[in-house]
Amino acid sequence: MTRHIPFVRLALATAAPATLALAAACSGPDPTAAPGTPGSAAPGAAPAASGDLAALMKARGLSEDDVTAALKTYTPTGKKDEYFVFASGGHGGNVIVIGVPSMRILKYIGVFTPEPWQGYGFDDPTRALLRSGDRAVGELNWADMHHPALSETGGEYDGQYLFVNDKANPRVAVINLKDFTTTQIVTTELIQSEHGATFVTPNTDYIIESSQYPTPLGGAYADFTKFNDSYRGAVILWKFDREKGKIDKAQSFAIELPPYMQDLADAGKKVSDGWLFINSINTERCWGGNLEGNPPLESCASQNDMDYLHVINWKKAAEIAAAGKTTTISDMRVIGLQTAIDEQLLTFVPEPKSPHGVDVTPDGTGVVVGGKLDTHTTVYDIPKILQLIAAKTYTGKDPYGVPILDFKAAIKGQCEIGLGPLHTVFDDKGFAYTSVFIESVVAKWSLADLKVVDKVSTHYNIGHLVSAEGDTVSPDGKYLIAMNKWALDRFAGVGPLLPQNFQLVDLDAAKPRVIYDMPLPLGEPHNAQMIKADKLKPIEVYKPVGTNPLTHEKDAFAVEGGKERIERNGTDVHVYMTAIRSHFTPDIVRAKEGDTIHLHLTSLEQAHDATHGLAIGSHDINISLEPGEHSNVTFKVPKAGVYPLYCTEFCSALHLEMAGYLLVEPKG
Ligand code: RUQ
Ligand code: CUA
Repeated sequence: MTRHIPFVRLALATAAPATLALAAACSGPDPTAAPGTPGSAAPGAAPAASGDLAALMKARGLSEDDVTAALKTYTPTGKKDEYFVFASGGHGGNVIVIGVPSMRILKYIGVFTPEPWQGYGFDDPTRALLRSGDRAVGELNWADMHHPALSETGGEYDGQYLFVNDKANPRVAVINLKDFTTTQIVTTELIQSEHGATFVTPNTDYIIESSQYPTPLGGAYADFTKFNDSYRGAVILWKFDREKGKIDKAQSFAIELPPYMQDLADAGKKVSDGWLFINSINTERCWGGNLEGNPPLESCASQNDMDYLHVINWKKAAEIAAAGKTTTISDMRVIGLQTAIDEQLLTFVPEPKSPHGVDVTPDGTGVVVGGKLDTHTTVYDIPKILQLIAAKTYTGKDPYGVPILDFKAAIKGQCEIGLGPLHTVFDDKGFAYTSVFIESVVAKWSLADLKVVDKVSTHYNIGHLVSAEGDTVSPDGKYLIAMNKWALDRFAGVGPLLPQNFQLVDLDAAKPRVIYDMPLPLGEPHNAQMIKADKLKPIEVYKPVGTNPLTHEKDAFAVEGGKERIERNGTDVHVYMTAIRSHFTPDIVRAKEGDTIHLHLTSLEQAHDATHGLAIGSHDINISLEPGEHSNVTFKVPKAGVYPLYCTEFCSALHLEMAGYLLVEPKG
């Protein structure tokens, strides 16, 4: 039975002439056949009958909704996506760039871990960059990335920079969106873990990073008997120098916090610009010890009905830090807890119950906190909170003397969401969308009357969600991605562990629904950011030739065409090499066993996408050279032998011939 579907007929009406033209071209012109009659099609070519699509739908078991979803996401060759998504690679430590609505992966950006495809972590500058993220204990080769944040100007994504965090080894990295390249990693021994990172203030003056698991500040040791006195949390405000595109550690500062588990963070905007909000869990101050006679951490930390939303005046804190009212712990200026209390930098508002997610509304008047062990989202009224703080209308203090506001007086209200609300994003029509972990749904609710209007099933165990331009002062609506931690029954089995599942939700439809399932076979991606594609202005080639991507300046060792050479200085061999289709110059490098090679390699290419790579066998040398890029790599040649070197990208018809040798002569 054929169902008649208007859009199917429409699609066929436009597709039919092309099908016929193709069929005619393949079979040779047939002057006797009238176009559109069955006789004009070659044997085996699809006849242009309006039943075809219906037959295809029937054969594949597709519903009208399925075909609508396909038409909303299918992106024909040559057409570009409307949005870019930057998703965290979780404990893969990289960033995944995805196009929306096609959900095609466009790039992996190496950040905290080597990314061999781009030579990231294999040449001197990127090796040094990775090592700059090492901490006092030693070398780090992975990260647990959670929350990417796009740079903002006036509360809008400006498409210039992306920041990402590492929860496990508290670090923040800067990615330059000119070329989607990591340029900086910063860390401090002040804290030993984090979670409330990265979030930016509305003009990207600061990048927020707050600790998660309390420890003695600065990396000291203290036993749990001293927990209440010696353990602390902290929030770091990393100063971003937009001109230089770098975090300025010397201008950054932190605020000491009580030893609760500070969780997520968000910066105020518009009326709440200058303030920042951090939710917390474990205000019970438990530390576990299930084999030491203590209750398990998770039950001990879930006793209180209320934890504390931290309300922080970062603008005033920056003034206090500038006035020198700080102590330096390890290498970070820290505003002490008592100073923060005395200067009214820190105020608490109760929040139910072991909450998760803290998201400021686009207009800046509200902040939404998910209940996690509660069934509500709570919408705080920021102007009211600021009035209560100004009037010092407190109801009490926490054990450290931090003033507490009255819960009821500080909220706009609560929305009954469902089991396990976590994170909230927004659209352009006054709706909020909350991920509901236990129920595996996205709840759509109205910010005006705090009522749920719809629920979209997701598959399964949704964590974060992201909406188009959703963290800005003017979200776009249109698309939302549910980031699901489980993918049971969605994809073919690949062993005991399935991929994560990104589900694209169409917000334009009368009823929001899933229109694409994208498996993401990497570490748990946590959060993402979605930006209008036309806000990004990536470069096409490095200019001038010989540019170092980490500085975006001509490298001191850049090699000009015609000036290639090899210079020996004792056992140091400097090789000034260029690459262009289809040769390296020089293509033979002679060295002696035990020498140190300093390879300076410039791509002379100036055509978009004309890339080369350099592999030198057995020496762990893997360089990717984008057009105009310069790279330096230093390595030892400890063993005599003949080592082929070659280009790793199929760059031209003579790519296989783009090769040479490293000859290492025996000693003596
Ligand atoms: S957290 S599933 Cu690391 Cu962002 Cu909420
Ligand atoms: Cu250059 Cu292949």
